[in-house]
Amino acid sequence: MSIEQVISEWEGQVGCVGFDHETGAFFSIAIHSRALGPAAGGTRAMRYAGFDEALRDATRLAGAMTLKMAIAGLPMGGGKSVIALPAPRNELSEATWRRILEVHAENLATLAGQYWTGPDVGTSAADMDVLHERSGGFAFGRTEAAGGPGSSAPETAHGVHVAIHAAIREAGFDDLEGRRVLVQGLGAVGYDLAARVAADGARVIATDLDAARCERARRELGAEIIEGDAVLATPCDVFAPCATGGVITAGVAAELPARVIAGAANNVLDAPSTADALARRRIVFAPDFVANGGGGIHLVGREVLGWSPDEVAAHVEGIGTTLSEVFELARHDGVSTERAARMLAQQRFEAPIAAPAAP
Ligand code: NAD
Ligand code: PPY
Repeated sequence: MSIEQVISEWEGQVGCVGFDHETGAFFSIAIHSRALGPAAGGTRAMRYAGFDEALRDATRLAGAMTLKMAIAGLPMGGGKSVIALPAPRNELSEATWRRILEVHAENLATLAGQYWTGPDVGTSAADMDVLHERSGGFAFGRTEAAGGPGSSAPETAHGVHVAIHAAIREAGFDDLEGRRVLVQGLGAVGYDLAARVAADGARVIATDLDAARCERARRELGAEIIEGDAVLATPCDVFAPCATGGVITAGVAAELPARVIAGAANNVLDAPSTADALARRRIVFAPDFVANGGGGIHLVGREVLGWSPDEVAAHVEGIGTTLSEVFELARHDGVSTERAARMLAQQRFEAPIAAPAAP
């Protein structure tokens, strides 16, 4: 897809597109909506096949953030930054990475609070310390040492865990004892989630590109490790995608041997209509912008709304209630859970709750 196509199909605003000649990094900041507050969403830094793919990822991820903020009742809009790296992150020198962060911080400063960033794939709380300091404050999720609330991953995993329990009840089983939960991606969120379901008595099946992460899950959680190319053919009760998006295509939806899909990855479906194929097979799908909202609740809750960690945890538990409403609406209206969740998110725009002052 060309950059022209990405932009012409995009209903939001491109906050910034830039290229840094010194490092070879490409920057894009997509602002999807500011109807409910300043746009918010993390900075993803990884390799892309082309700048068009990076920009497309930014626009699609920003759209998901708008839905995520709306359905969680948070006073923020949707945005996302994508940095296409010149080499894999672990091959960049510290000086190159520092320069990339500094350029990105300048981009954030230029947007002057129309968009607030946070961590995502390829960026950490320590990176947020740099972005916050160099941009004039437009980054959520700094380390606790720097005065921030720390990583969003534990609350994201908490929320996905709550989502899995809501979804299995919808699928007709009460608990995870002896159930097979397949976790794709054992990173900050996926590993934490795997530990939570293992504690519930689930049989964890897992995969990651990183062999050391797999080995740790095998050793500490008793996980059965499978090859990456076996994921979509391995029978399981719950499939928890916690790596990258676009995993569920219409073809996958027609064959996937799972009863529930609930994970952390953003934009799990290649298109919203793919949820119809899942619904036809009675696979319970927890829409990702609901299930993975815990990280946003943590960041915005702590840094904009002044919530305590306990208040954040209580709001993350609310993801279960929201999903129950989504499932009920889907059943009542005969639509997919993705469609039902979008309808619920849309209600926020029709009757916006008075939002507190922007951060
Ligand atoms: P992470 O970078 O810590 O972990 C991702 C893991 O997935 C890595 O271990 C990586 O090796 C693995 N991986 C990548 N491609 C893979 C593949 N094809 N097969 C198997 N493993 C693969 O990221 P994270 O913070 O754990 O986030 C995971 C997902 O959840 C991302 O899609 C992210 O956008 C989403 N998410 C994260 C948060 C958060 O708070 N961290 C919030 C909302 C959504
Ligand atoms: C996500 O939830 O996908 C994020 O990008 C995390 C986030 C949430 C809110 C503000 C900044 C980052």
